Amino acid sequence: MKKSLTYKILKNHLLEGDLIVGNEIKIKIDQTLTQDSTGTMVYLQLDAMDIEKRQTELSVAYIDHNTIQSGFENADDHEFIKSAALKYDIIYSKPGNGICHQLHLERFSKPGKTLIGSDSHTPTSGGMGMLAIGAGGLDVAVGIGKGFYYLKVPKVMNVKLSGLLNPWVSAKDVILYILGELTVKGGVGYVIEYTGEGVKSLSLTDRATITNMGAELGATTSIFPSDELTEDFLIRQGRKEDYTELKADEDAIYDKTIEIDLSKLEPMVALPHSPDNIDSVKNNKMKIDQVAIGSCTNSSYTDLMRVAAILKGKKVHPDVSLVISPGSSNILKMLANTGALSDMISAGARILESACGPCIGMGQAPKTNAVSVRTFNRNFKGRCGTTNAGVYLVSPETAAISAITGYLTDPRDIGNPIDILLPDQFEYNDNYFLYSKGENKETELIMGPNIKPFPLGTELENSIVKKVVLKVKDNITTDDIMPSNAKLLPFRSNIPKLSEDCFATQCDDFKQRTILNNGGIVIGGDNYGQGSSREHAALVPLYLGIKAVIVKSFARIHKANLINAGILPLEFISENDYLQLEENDELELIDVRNSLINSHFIEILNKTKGKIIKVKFEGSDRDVDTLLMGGTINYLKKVQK
Ligand code: MIC
Ligand code: SF4
Repeated sequence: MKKSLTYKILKNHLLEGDLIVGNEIKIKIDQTLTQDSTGTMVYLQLDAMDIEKRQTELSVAYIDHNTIQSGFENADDHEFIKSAALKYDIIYSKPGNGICHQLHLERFSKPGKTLIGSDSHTPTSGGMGMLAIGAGGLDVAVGIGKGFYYLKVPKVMNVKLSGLLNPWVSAKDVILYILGELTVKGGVGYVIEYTGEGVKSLSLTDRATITNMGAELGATTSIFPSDELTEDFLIRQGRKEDYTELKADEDAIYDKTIEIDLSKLEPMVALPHSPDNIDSVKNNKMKIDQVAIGSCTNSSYTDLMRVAAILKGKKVHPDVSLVISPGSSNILKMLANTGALSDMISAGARILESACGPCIGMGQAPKTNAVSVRTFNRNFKGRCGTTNAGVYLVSPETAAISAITGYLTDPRDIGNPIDILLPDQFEYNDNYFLYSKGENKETELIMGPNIKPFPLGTELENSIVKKVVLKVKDNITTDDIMPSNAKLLPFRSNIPKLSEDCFATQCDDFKQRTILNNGGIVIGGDNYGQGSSREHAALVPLYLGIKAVIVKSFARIHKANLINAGILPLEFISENDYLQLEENDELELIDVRNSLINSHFIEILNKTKGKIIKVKFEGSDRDVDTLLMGGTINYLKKVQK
């Protein structure tokens, strides 16, 4: 059978199971990456697994999220991760080196390999023909310690590109356009595979911008073929030997195909508060207050050189604050060497360190009611640190010109296009990386006082009686469940402290509700748990005694995180049942253990309303065993014995 590139890589890595859509398979993992805001949990869990040796070809621990260090907490987390990296022979990337996905693309991604990362934008490496998947921390710990990952065989969607992008229309506009067409749910259950003549006109970092935001489509991952442009990028990175040509078979079979003529696209913008709320820039002329350029989506050398060229000789508008965070120290160095940094500073830009920064609300919260224009990938309400601000997602070109004019501006107004030539050799500086050279089992893990033990699930009870403590609508994000900002990020290793802000965007007393009711059940709509991979959105509810989450449908990573934590993820069969259930209804989940084992359907008695409904659990037998035992750590302990 003619195969997609996705299936070729899956086949090469298959350890167990059949490659049939929907089946659970076990695949070999070649590489892992972690970042610091999810990394402490990963290494605490890895340590709890008591492994002999790291099982991957390469694992990297990046420090890029929590870099403000307003107290000892972040610095302690960094120290802990550094000690774990040394212990388990993992490359450690010091703060200041750059954003994990950009650095991974520059230094470690390899066509044809598998990567899992404890960050939802891990698919960035799909721009280099890797099968790169975002996962919860515990799954990444298992990847490091055991060398495998379980996943449901995805469907494959072919996005066939033709034509050429017009001047001033960029890769960001392509993915924003796709988000407008498919929505934040459109990629769920799919790997998105890019093919067609149009691929050849997109540079490697353009491709990475597109695969990066496949996360916003809810896709398992996104992937481009590996071709002469991939080779060219690797040569300029001094990594020619890492190149392999890879593509789908001619006439490969896909589950769905959409065609896009690149020449028809124009500069796009995602309006508040969802990345799929798309319109063209020209329809949205408005006064702006802040421009933020950077993030793992748009902080490559080419992106920032183009920004510098637009800013050269100009002045940032008096009413605008322009901040720029380069994707990596290598890029920052090249901006300095070429004089581009000087052009940015001369125009009045504020230069931040190479890190996630404002993308995760680590500083640069805009003013009250601000219009903030960002080159990032998420514009969820409140994520920027100001709840009444509106965040508009655009390309670096649109952001740079808007910073000068002071209003959202179509970059086609600039005039002649700007060509950016790549240097023969990209800078690469090893001084921010620490290599541990083999396992050092004797290494003591350094745990500061803010690092608290993570909660463990307990064996599933056969009858669960709990109140509905919260009912939420469709597309609830993990930023809603467990918000992240400069005030909360220092506590990613402290679940009790984080629990005070659980569901803060939905109600201001969630913790109190769980205390009064001795835990509870949460009801949700479609695509529940979209967005970040943070397992804190499962661990904190576990800590607060949430036993089940019943929704219309789940986002992939969050559902896996709930199972890993030992919280029942259940789905409504009838839309009407969602409408009938209300907060404070008392529910009895009947004969849960037997129902899970025998049929995957569970009966629920709504004791308040005197009605019975049926819900389903969709998952593998392994998932059922995991839930029965109270989560993955308990499962691994039992299965290992
Ligand atoms: C994000 O972009 O939301 C993050 C912060 O990178 C998260 C990880 C986290 O919550 O720590 C992600 O995308 O997985
Ligand atoms: Fe960092 Fe933002 Fe990328 Fe998440 S989306 S990894 S916070 S830059």
